[in-house]
Amino acid sequence: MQVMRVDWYLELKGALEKEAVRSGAEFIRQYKLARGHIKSLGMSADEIEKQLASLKLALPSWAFGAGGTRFFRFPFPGEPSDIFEKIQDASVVNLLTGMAPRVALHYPWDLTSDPASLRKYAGKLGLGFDAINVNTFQDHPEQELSYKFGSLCSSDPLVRKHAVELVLETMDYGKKTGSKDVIVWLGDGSNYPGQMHFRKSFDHYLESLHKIYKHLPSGWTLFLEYKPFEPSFYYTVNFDWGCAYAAACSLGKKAMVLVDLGHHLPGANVEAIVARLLQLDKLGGFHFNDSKYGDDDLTAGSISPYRLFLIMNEIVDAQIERKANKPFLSLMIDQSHNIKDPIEDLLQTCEELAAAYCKALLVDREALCKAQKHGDPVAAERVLKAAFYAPVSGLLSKVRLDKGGARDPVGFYRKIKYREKLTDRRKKEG
Ligand code: AFD
Ligand code: MN
Ligand code: MN
Repeated sequence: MQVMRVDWYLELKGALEKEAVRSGAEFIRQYKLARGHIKSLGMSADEIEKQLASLKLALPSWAFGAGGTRFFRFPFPGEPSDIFEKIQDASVVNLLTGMAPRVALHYPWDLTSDPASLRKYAGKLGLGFDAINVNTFQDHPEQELSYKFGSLCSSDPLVRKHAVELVLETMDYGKKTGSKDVIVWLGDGSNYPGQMHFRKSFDHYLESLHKIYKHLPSGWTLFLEYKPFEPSFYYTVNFDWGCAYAAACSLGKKAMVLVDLGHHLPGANVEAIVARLLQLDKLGGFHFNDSKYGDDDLTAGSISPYRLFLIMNEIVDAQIERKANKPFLSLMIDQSHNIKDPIEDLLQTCEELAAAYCKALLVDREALCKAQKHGDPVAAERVLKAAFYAPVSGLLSKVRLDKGGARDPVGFYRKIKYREKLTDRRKKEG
């Protein structure tokens, strides 16, 4: 059983309260600027603040260690060594931002013999658990059968059975930690033409999914995450939203598609894919990140903030249509860091996602609709850009402060030297 100290957490909360009192004149100026701008767009700043406050993100457990590429990995001092330490780091992100109260686990990477304690510890730090991810893309220690040539889609029925069992085990573990969804992203595919039979492999995928779906705990959703390539470089079984959509439809209502922003080939219109899946009622949620080429791990909004805004715009548009006053989708982050301090990266990510969401709330939908009706692309673009360029940072700070967070999360994190202190402590305890 782990030692579940929370003294550092209370200390951090105290420091945040003191800092909030000192938030200063510059913050007031920024806040007034944001409110004035929102008013000039004919909207209620109070309403936008309220909606923004309801934005909740999930942090991936695997983001808290050093990621790496297949060439190298740079470990860093104070890196968490188990899921309890990852939870500790996640709670810092949530405390400072006030908007990341859930963690997505990865099984069996995050396996602990005492999931009840893990749940209790997370609860004490203000965290719960989001969807659980399953790892059928690598062989685990003492695994009898190999996933080298596929897992759920392997041509060997015994390997498929083995992989299905791992997903069932993952869901059992998720039940203990309080998850409600399971995400199946699988690396199954091939590197060479002829290596894998296209139709048969998809049939195997469906057959395995049906077995999993039959055991889905009540109230749970099964998310199917597609990816065009990697780890396979020629063919991936679930390579795009069309494959994922077909699979989700064949399963039923509790199966949904998960869009990882980085899982598209360059030039893909991701916001249109999002809109189409929303329209078809098959979009379950996101893995947020950004990418430049074919990568999928860069900080959300670091390369294409406008695209992120356009995606959020589709989410908000669907929300309004459904008369939902907050996101009804599962909003998760999936980034793995190679060179940044993961906590700093996730603080930046939360800020980017909140800004994009806030700006999407500011789109004048009536004016946009009018421009579309009258075939006026210039007016339509002006509506979008008026929202995209809105100065919202003061409003974001206010919402964070109201939740006990930091006005400037990265600045505060650096000031309190959390990582340095943590490094000493983890060295001592380790
Ligand atoms: C990898 C995959 C995918 C998945 C994640 C967790 O590309 O994004 O969601 O691992 O399994 O990054
Ligand atoms: Mn992902
Ligand atoms: Mn990915």
